[in-house]
Amino acid sequence: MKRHLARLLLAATAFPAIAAAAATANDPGTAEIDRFLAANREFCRTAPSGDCVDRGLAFADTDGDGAISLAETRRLRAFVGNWYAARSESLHRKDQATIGLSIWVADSLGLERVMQLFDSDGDGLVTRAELTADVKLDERPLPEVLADSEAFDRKAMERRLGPYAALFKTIR
Ligand SMILES: [Ca+2]
Ligand SMILES: [Ca+2]
Repeated sequence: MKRHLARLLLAATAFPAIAAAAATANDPGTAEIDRFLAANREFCRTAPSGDCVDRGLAFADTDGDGAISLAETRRLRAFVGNWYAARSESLHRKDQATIGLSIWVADSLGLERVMQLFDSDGDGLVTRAELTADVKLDERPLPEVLADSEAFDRKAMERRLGPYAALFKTIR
């Protein structure tokens, strides 16, 4: 287990280079994510957590059926990868590390596996309820809810991620 983690850590040190490979600000997704953040960053700092989650889901749910499919996850991964490659240098160091590591973990697991971690009824779609199974959303803004151990079951999330969860603890 320890050796496995050491190998993961070693591989993860390469993640910014992987994510930054061959992408420019003109690639699909960069402008879309810039617009999404501009419209929602302040909103999510103050609005009830569920409303913020709804906006994020609406961004990913291109066919509007209320759930996230594998195709929609692939599109989001491509968008985030291109955006990250174009914008990572202007991000705060911690955001840069968290997003870069998230991309790397998603690619290491494979997007099908990432979907399965959340798709508890196994229908191939991730609903709002499945995505937020470890979080009790309430009237507080999302950052506050996620920082509250009574509302966010961090251990449950770590169980989903398995050994990969330890990598996120290395970010400070
Ligand atoms: Ca959908
Ligand atoms: Ca499902």
